[in-house]
Amino acid sequence: MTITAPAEPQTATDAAGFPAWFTHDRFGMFIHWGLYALPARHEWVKNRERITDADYQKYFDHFDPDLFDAADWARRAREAGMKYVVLTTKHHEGFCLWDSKLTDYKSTNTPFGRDIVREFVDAIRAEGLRVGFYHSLIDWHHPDFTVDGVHPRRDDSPEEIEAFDQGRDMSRYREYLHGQVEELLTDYGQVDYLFYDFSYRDNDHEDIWGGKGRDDWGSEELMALTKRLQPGIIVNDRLDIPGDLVTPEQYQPDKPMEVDGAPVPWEACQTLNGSWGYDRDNVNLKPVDLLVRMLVDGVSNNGNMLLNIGPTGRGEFDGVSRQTLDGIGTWMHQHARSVYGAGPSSFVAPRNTVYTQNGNRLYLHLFAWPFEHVHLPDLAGKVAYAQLLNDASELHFREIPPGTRAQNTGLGGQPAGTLTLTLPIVRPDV
Ligand code: JFZ
Repeated sequence: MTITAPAEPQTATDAAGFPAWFTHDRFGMFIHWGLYALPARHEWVKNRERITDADYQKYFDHFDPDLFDAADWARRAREAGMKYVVLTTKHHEGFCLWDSKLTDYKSTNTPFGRDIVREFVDAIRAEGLRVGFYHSLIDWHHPDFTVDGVHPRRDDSPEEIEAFDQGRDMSRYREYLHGQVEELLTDYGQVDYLFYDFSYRDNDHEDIWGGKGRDDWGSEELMALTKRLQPGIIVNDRLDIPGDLVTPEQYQPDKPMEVDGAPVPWEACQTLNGSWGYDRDNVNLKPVDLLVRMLVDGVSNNGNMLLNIGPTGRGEFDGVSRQTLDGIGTWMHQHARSVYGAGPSSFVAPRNTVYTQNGNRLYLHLFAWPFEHVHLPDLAGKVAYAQLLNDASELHFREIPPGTRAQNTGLGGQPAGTLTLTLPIVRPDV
């Protein structure tokens, strides 16, 4: 609908110097890929099954994703309507997808022998998308990383843990972490977004949970390094110090998020099936309409969605991921206007619907198709024109002007101020 009420200011975030592309673009792809694609049973497999380095080595030795084609990943992301792509440069297992000088535990030393990050950034940029790096703070492979509450060895006896930690030194790990970030932010051109993951100190349960946080990572320095090497970059909030945005995990906030009373950009990261890494036997798939609903619902609350794909051990998106992306892309083809550049509306949407708004365009998203009429409170007198978004076909509407007695209007006893849209009986095939 084109509304005649004054255009709302765009989301208030840009004033704070936050890069506008992020809240404009709204929709990104997360890619979790590493050695864990081979066991194909969740990216935490090494931890969950307490696999030793020696036993995990077979996945390094057999890492040879012959179908990997970064251009295909990038094209699929763009066709799904995603505007930025965030790749795991290293996940908790410690395996590096680039040719780091600081470790041998990297893709270039596997049978595959290629610098995946290099191919990734080239392909993403070639599609006109923004480049994001996920980088794990946790490292279950590094020889200086000590046991804690999320370490695979956490359930060992105190003696075993002490023996394991013997000679390990987190200050050396910290140097490694900063050194690797320096490589990633120096050698791969412009990086738009850095997703560090994650801190888990719980001061209330320190003795049980253990954990690592800002002192272990050197978070203040790491943040300063990140911003110095990539001045325009956006950094998330998992360093145990404030970041540029907040990143709720597999959860959709039901209102705009705030920090200290001020609106803050947020991004919900979401999986297709509950696992981030390729998880062959997990078929608990979110259907396309639910994912679209999550995206739109997020935009209506001033949020982004980062939707995850876990490529297979051969390096491609599996069939269900491809189909899901295709389905989202079909929807985005006709409806992206209600997503890009859009944000919350101050109008209150009726049950089973949300509004997104961009300037004087108000988008009504119907999650259940009503029978012919939808009653919109407080819009009477404020709408200049209404149409379906998928085909621009005109929609008729009737209004009960504010201050009018509702029972005289024949609009089912709606309160004054209601605007009633007449819809096709059957939902358009979108
Ligand atoms: C982390 C990772 O452990 C996981 O494998 C995946 O990469 C995901 C995107 O991030 O998982 C988290 C991190 C933080 C929280 C929950 C899961 N948290 O703060 O609730």
